[in-house]
Amino acid sequence: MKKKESKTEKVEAVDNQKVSALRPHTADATGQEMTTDQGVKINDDQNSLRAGDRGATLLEDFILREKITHFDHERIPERVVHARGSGAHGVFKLYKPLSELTKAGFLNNTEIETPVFVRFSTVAGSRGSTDLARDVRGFAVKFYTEEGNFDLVGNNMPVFFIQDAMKFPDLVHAVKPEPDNEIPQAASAHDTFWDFISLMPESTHMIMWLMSDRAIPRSYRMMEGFGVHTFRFINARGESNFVKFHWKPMLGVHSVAWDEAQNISGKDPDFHRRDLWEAIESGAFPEWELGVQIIPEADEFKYEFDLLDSTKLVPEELVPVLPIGKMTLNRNPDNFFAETEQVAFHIGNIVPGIDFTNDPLLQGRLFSYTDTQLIRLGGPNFHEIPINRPISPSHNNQRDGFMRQRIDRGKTSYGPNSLGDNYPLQVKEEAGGFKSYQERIDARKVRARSDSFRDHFSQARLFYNSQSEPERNHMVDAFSFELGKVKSVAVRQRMVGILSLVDKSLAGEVAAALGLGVQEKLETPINRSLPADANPSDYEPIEVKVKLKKSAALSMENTVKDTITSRKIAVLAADGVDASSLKIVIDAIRAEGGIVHVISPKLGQITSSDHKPIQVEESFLTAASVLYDGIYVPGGKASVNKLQSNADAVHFLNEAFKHCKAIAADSEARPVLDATYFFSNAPEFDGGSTLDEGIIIENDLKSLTDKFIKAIGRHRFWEREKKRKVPA
Ligand code: HDD
Repeated sequence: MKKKESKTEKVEAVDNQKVSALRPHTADATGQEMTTDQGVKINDDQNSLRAGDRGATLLEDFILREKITHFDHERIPERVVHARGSGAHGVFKLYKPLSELTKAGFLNNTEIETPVFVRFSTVAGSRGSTDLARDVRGFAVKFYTEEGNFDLVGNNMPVFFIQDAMKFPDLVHAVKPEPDNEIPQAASAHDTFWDFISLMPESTHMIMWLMSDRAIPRSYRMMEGFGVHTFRFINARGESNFVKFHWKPMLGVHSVAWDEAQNISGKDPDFHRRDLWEAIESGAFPEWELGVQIIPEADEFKYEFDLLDSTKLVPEELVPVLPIGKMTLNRNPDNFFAETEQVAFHIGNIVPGIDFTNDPLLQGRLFSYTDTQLIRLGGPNFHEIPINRPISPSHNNQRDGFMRQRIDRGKTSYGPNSLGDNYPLQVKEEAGGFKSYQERIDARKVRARSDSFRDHFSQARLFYNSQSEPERNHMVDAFSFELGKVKSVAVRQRMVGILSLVDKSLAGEVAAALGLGVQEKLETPINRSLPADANPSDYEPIEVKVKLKKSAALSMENTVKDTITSRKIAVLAADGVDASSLKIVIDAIRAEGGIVHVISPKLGQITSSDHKPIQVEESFLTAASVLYDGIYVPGGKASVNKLQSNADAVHFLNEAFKHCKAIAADSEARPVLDATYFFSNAPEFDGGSTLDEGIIIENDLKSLTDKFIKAIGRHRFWEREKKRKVPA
């Protein structure tokens, strides 16, 4: 049966189908007159109406009343988790049709660009909290497909803290600021979080990720994303395959140092938000490949872990990730509230060709997302908010409710009906009607955890073993920091006990930092998380012997390291800077897509050695080394003289060194480096070679730029940390 055409549903594709669908809902006051919400032109928006110029304000002032009332109601509840976030529009393009795997239209047509809206977030902090908290990052993608919205609501870590949605409120209560004094903001380093974690061995694998540098990304654009759960792909023959979703950033996966993260939180708490915004504004569009791991139904029980357990990943060595398409974020929202704040993701938004599994965490989420939008967005019509509308037509017999926008014509809002020819019609499966996968179920109704969910440590160990030495050191430091902020010694000790089940040396190092010993035998912590009449031995964690000892994909060491696109480079300069020493390096960095800021003791302009004005982007007061990926000091005697005696410039370099960044200097600028702690205390420096490949001092500027660009692409020289500590 042909569906009824409606004129309003056909939209001209301009930027992309979703963006142009948003256009009728956008407004621009440029060149317009001011009116009330009722459209009455306003003559005076400066003064309220009052009885005499010193008299009381009159209740009849409808302009004042309207303005204040609207203001009083401007806020909506923030998301109960993932409150802090940033969004962007973009498109997804498929590489090749996946008809053997899924009948989803957008995964079968390489001609179309599916519009997407993405929101990245932290989890624990409130709306105004810092971007650089040690935290999981949300990675939620709404695909506006021609068959309806598909939401992939994932994180930048492939596993989760808990196995069953039943424990989600407990987890969130534990990690949020403590309820008596609301301390600390956006941080897991406090008693209630670690108390809970130390009693929930199932969280051990996720905790390894959280204590790794993945929890302090350099940029949203440099994070992986994961669907976490196992989903199903369903093809046109009705066959199902299990699928795990992965987002792989084209810029690689990179993080900052913890000391740096804490500094950025003060210098620029909007660091990630600004980075995403500026990258898109400048045309450096962030890109990810979407990858899938496919597991045939027949292999459901082939692995040492259960595919339904969200605390487990499927190692890429066992099932490779197949790249299926690319997502490009190419447009910033017009209005933060209307789009980023009001976008409502739901893991239950799927399209034909994709289906759920029985993962108990996934199943619980299916309830939570609509429920939370009802309170957050104020009623059942949140799907009508422009950012949430599908680009495909939507018709049904749902009606009314707060803030209904659509005017449904006709007498019938029920089915079956004869008065309206039984419209809207149900759709046959072949014509795109959604039919759930007919999984066979024959079971007792029980509150229980499968035995296949009882191995909590082998993948935690796999993760730890897969890290490079600097990454492992960072994890030891992270555990020592977080547990060091815990006041309860019993909680600290219990956590060290859990770590000893993962890796003895990790536990030993953390225990040493906390001034504790490692117990030989763990006093079983889990009896508190048992059902009331359970037999404890039924819940004892089990040790599974796993063949795979390391997985390269789990270490950021093995990521993309050959691009400096959109990396930020600070050039420290003052009056008298050598013009060619400045220009050659800046031009080369820009040619590779890097962003250069000239930083000087003062804002405005400086004068180069050839008496030309050079625009300064930041001063030492407004900038900080933690906001940059690399530092260059050009030559020019007068500039070098000023910088070597400028404490801020020297601190800038010391701190960049401490955070293992690439630093380059024209040989003429060597006195500035001589003034630094790391360089003046570097006996092995032989006058021409380097401390490590990340420190480049040369007078051959061509050779210098080549090496510098390579070094920035490498991101960090972590090996430096062990050799030399810098008081910056
Ligand atoms: Fe969730 C938001 C990701 C488990 C309940 N979740 C939310 C967001 C992301 C995730 C990215 C923010 C979406 C946005 O930007 O608006 N959540 C996950 C992942 C999970 C997970 C990857 C585990 C694999 N979540 C989870 C469970 C529950 C929830 C088990 C409840 C049973 N999540 C919510 C929520 C939120 C939410 C309360 C808060 C705001 C919202 O939904 O829209 O419903």
